[in-house]
This record gives sequence, C-alpha cells and structure tokens, in this order.
Amino acid sequence: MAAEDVTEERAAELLGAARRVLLGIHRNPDGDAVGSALGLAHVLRGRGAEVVCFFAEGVPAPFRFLVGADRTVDRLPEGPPFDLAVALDCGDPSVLPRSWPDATHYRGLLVLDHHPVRRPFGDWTHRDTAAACVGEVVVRLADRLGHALDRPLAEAVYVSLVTDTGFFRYPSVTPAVFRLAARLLEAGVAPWKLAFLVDENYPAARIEMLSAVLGTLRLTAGGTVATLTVAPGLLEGLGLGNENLEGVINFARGIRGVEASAQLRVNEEGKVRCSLRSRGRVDVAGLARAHGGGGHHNAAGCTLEPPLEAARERIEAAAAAAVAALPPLAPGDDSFFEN
Ligand SMILES: [Mn+2]
Repeated sequence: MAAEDVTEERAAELLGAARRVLLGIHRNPDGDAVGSALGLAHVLRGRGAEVVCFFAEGVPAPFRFLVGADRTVDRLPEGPPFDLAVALDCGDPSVLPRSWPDATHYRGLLVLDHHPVRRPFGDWTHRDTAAACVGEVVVRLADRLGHALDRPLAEAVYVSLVTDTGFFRYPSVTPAVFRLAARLLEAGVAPWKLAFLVDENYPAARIEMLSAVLGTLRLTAGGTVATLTVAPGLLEGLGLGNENLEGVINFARGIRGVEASAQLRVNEEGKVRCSLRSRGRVDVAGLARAHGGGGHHNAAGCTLEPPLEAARERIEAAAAAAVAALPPLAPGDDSFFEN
C-alpha cells in the first residue's frame, strides 16, 4: 500500500481507535524523536491504550528524566500484531533502526513527521513541514484527542522544541513556537531545569572529547567550509554515548566566514556518518541528498563510504562547489537567515 497523506484529524482518528500501539523513532535519536514519542506514548496511555516504545538505542542520557523513558524496549514483547505502529520524526524508511519490526507486527504504519522528503513510506503520513518539531504535531493531536496538556506531556514536547530549534535560535522559530512554549510553561515546564538537564549536564569526559574533536578543525574553500572529524573509538574510549556529540558541529558553523560545516565519524556499521550545517546560504539538505541522505536546509546528514579521510575530502569538495555556486551576496542582504 502506497503512503497516503492524511490530515491531522485523520491521524488523530487512527491514534484514537488503536488499543495496542507500537511507537518507533529514527536511529541516533535526538530530542525531538524521543520527546515526541514519549509525549505521544503518555497521551495514548492516558486513554488506556497499551503502548510499546521501540527505541533500538534506548533513551540518550539527557532525556532520561522524561516520563516513560524507563519503559522503552529494544526488542518486541510476544503478542499479536499491534493495531497501529507510529514512526515519529522519520522522513525516510532508511532512518528507522535496522531492528525495527516488519509489517507483519502491525496492521498499519502511521508516519508523523515534519521533514521535507522525497521518499514517503508507511500506510499513512501526516507531515507538517511548517512545524518546528514533531512534538508540536503531538500537542495538536493530544488536543484533538481531548488530552489536557499536563506536565509530563509538556516536558516531553519542550525537549522536542528546544532541541529542534537550537533553544529558540533557528528560522523555524515563529510566533506559533513561542505560543506553544507559553502553553508548555503554563503546564508546568521549568525552562532552566530542562535546559540544565538537556544541555548542561554532560559528563566531564565530554570536555576531553570536545578538545580532541575541535583539534581536527579544518577550514577549506577560502575559509567557507569547516570540517571536524571524530576519531574512531574516541567516544567509546572515553565511555561516552553519541549524544555527547550534540551541538559540537555548531562550533564549526559558528566561525566567521563559514557557509557550511560538516562533522564526520565512523558509525557502528563502519560507514562514515556525516552531519552537515549551514548558516543559511548553502542548502545542506541538497548536499546531503546528493550523497543519499536528507534533512533540513540548515541541518542535514548523510552516510558515506569509508575511509574517514576520503569521505571528508569528498564532502569538502561538494561543499566548496555549493559555496562556489552561490550568487554574489548584495551588501546588507541577510535574507538567507530566513532559511
Ligand atoms: Mn525533528
């Protein structure tokens, strides 16, 4: 069955009718994936549904304070097929974990997402590319399902919101985002507590890792392209999970004159995982797509063949070409910040 685009109303209907629901998120889960899924799990459990959160990699440490974080599984319990499976924050089937259960384990798959994509999947897709995070979509579905915005849901969605907007920095931040944030605070979210738990609560070894990764900085293309690499085994050697890399690439993007930045590491499968960031002029989603990946205009990713150094050079060349293709910037034109 081909993916059918469905309205928010229809998505709420599907969720409201399901008694046993399986929730899944993408690999290398981020705050939006975890927050939106745990938020939705809380809403559905509140309605008496049985909900299984299938998180192949568990919950990254910064998000373990969220309600339901201690109830995720990395293998399916025995039982009949689920009424409904839901994949959150996934623009492409390839971002689901390899161990994600196949379609024999559920009667239908609903995708809730906000990425601009070219490869829809599942039976139904509700995609809102205007949403700053999937957590925002979950709140609207909760409203439709009559679930009062309580603190567990608000905290989960706040994690979605702050992680996908870089703490209210990115162009996805609209008046609607602050209205949502206001509702979340009214529901009991304490911003400093959550900022601290999510972003200022790292193990000391992260500083050692930062020092090593920042030491790999290379500026090319006349200082417009910045790359960082994570040496194989560095994180493991320091006893750190991948979540500790969160935000590190922004150091490279934050260098004056840099248009595009990349951070590369060898993943669990021996491939080179490449994260890409732009400050607005270069469309890194396009760069990622050209290498089999995807994402947003300013934040995207792709997977490349090893070795690490060759992958780095390939991305440097592609990014340099993208920079070279940019039209000249008129003095004072800062409209690219709106991307
Ligand atoms: Mn997201």
